[in-house]
Amino acid sequence: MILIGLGSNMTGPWGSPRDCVGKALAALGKQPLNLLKASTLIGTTPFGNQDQPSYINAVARIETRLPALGLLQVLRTIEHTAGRERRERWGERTLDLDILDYNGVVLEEGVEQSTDAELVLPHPAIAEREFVLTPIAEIAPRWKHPVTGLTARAMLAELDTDKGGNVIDSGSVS
Ligand code: PH2
Ligand code: MG
Ligand code: MG
Repeated sequence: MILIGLGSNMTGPWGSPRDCVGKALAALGKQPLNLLKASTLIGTTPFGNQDQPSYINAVARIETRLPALGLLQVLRTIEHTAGRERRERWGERTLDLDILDYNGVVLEEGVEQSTDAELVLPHPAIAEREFVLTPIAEIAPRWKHPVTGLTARAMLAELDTDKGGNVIDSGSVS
């Protein structure tokens, strides 16, 4: 299963964070990607640096024939189109697209990128982030973390909520 995390907390060329995540979901449905399922859009408190606006988050399940690094490049291009500029780590952004799980592949060392980042799989912070676990539990209740074997619901039960990233608006009223 391929799961992508979406997040936005800045208005940009694609509009408000909510509009931006909506357009990003549409982009995840275009060749060479195929969107299988999208979660509800939720409002969340910032995780990490608390001195930034709250986020809109969602998770999508997609399929693609691209390998993980090819998928990462496509996601970077979508982020760039949505006005993403790479500044501080964990800071404000118009759009963040993260590969949470790529078919259970485990890449702990990370693969060096020509750009700034490296790819670590599964995404190393899934277990700490309510804004990722809640949407996964919604769209993929049987998904299991590739390393720990835990479902998102089991990980939510263990979650330490002090670091932020908590759900403040479950999206039922939008
Ligand atoms: N992304 C971050 C840092 N903090 N907090 C929330 N609530 N949602 C995010 O998507 C998020 C964050 C860096 O990727
Ligand atoms: Mg991120
Ligand atoms: Mg990212």
